[in-house]
Amino acid sequence: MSRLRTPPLAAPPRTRSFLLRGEVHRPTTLTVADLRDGWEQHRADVVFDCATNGPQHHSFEGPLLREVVASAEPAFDARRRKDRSRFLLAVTGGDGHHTVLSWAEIDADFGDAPILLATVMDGGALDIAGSQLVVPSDRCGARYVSAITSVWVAACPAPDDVPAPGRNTEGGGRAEFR
Ligand SMILES: Nc1nc2c(c(=O)[nH]1)N[C@H]1C(S)=C(S)[C@@H](COP(=O)(O)O)O[C@H]1N2
Ligand SMILES: [Mo]
Repeated sequence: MSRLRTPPLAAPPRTRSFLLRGEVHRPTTLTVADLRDGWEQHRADVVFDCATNGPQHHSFEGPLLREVVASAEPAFDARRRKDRSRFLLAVTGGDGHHTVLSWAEIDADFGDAPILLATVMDGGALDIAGSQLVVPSDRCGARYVSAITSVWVAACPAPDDVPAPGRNTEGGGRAEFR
């Protein structure tokens, strides 16, 4: 009996999704298709510098990070600017590279930065590669996190609530935080 077999049909390529989680009332998992179908798409033609590769030119399309994160209902009082201004976001890529943003950077009442979760890069859909963070106002490329696996949102604790280990606090050892 021949051992030759018809080669199996190639498995369909897997699409990448990411978790939107943290101090949110509606944590969720989102694919690039979800990002494309669920929100208005914005376009950004950007140039960023990389210390190793020099300037990179790309065009991206995708929803505003602010609108996608808002849909998960961060655990702040949306009517109170001071409450919103305490929140941070951490965006992680498939290789573990992660970067931090503040909610105020993207909040329309503060920095109003048009930061995107890309669904398309240079005309090619990112369904298989995964979404990429687009930070048009950055001069450096390090926050253009690719193959996003997680967007985490939470309040930054007040420095006075964080213990300073190994410090002699006599005489106001927390002064460094002020
Ligand atoms: N997941 C992930 N995204 C990443 C990086 C990385 O190491 N991992 N490097 C960043 C840096 S430093 C740059 S300059 C840009 C562009 O990198 P590329 O030119 O290799 O695409 O991707 C950014 N996004
Ligand atoms: Mo870079």
